[in-house]
Amino acid sequence: MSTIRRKPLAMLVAGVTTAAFLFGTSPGTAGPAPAPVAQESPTYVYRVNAPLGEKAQKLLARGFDVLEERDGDDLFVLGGRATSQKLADAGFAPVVESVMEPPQWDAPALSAAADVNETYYGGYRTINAHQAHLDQVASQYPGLTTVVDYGDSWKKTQGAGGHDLRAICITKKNAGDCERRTNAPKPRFFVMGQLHAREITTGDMAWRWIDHLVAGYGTNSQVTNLLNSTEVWVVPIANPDGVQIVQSGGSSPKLQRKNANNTNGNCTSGQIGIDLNRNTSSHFGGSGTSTNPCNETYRGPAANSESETKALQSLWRSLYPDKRATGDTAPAANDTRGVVVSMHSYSNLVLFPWGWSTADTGNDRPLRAMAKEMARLAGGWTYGQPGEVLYNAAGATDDWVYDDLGVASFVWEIGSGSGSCSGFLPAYSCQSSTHWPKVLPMLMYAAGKAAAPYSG
Ligand code: 0X9
Ligand code: ZN
Repeated sequence: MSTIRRKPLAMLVAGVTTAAFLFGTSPGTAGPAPAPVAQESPTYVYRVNAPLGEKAQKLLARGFDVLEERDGDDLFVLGGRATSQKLADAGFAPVVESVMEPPQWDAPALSAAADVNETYYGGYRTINAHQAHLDQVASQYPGLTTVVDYGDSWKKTQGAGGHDLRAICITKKNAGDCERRTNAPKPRFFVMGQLHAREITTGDMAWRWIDHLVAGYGTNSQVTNLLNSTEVWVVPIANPDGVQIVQSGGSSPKLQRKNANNTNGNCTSGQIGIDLNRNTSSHFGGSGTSTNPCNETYRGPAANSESETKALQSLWRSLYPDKRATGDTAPAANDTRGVVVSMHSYSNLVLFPWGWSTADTGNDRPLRAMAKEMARLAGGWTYGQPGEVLYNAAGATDDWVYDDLGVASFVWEIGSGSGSCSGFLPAYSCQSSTHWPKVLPMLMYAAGKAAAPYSG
């Protein structure tokens, strides 16, 4: 497995900026303005020696904001001045890699009435624009699409604004298609974006994927064949409350990763919320998870505690039959259908279960082969289990999908760690110039594998 090489660091944060206290002002978005996100100023990227294994896991267990990037034996940690001392206290020897100065505040001009054209940070669609987009596509293409409300965000469950959790099913609709039942006529490919809110590339990829499919049906033969044979499910924004916090920064998006549930800690320093990629019941509480509510990898008070987690799980359980016996080694049946992709950013990686450990799943061979092909289609990304190329992390949704249902499950970490289109917040033009040309072939391939991921 190749190690991720990391080049000099003007990178990471091409465009990543933080301010002392950025207060949520998001005209035109549902509900009250989000709570302030405390971000220390300035913010540093620390280089820390943490080889794969014990030291890397210790770094995560202590709740440091570990960037998903590795340079040989080194990992990178985001934090304020005090983080240096905390790292030293934990036995690490941090070296400042780069400093991110606070930006000038520049509030976004958002329209009062949200529509599909409402954007922030140079073109990224707001959560309301994503919602309007689903409605627009559904009304323009009723024979190809069904929009499903699969639950409520945490804020909505509290009656504090918030959002519906929504998916769109896209296929050439025949009787019985796009229904929430496990014996669907067609195999299902499922892809989601922005489970981690600050990974803004991923929502944009979902938007483009939806448009590519509906516009291509009847004109593009690959798309036509795909939609004649397969249901494509897209959740563009899996963590809408988090996205509302991110977009409230306007031209300086906030780096909110987690959901907006602040009932476990209001976090005057650090970030509120639960990491939705640590909250599931698949090895909940294992490696790479934190018990500190203000840490980036806070797993939440209990397995599946979050409304976003529960809603996703009940959606997946309604779409896919359980094809895997319990335990960590049982393979899913060879005739299992379905592929699920959780899009994240960044580091140009294709990951597959297990993420909680580097033990092989019972379907390691086909999962690894598919990951290899996806990585090739992206132009030479690195692929492997998370613990082989990055770090172990338990309780993730990708592990849960495979663990609970046996469905082939992947994480794509979209975008490189250095260069002009790198990091969490690439310039919007990067989406068409750099990311979409890589992601589209992966999407088409992954969707095509939904019929029989484990056979052959
Ligand atoms: O740590 C994560 O949740 C993912 N990386 S990110 O930087 N986007 O946060 C990787 C998750 C990989 N999958 C599992 N560990 N199961
Ligand atoms: Zn992520």
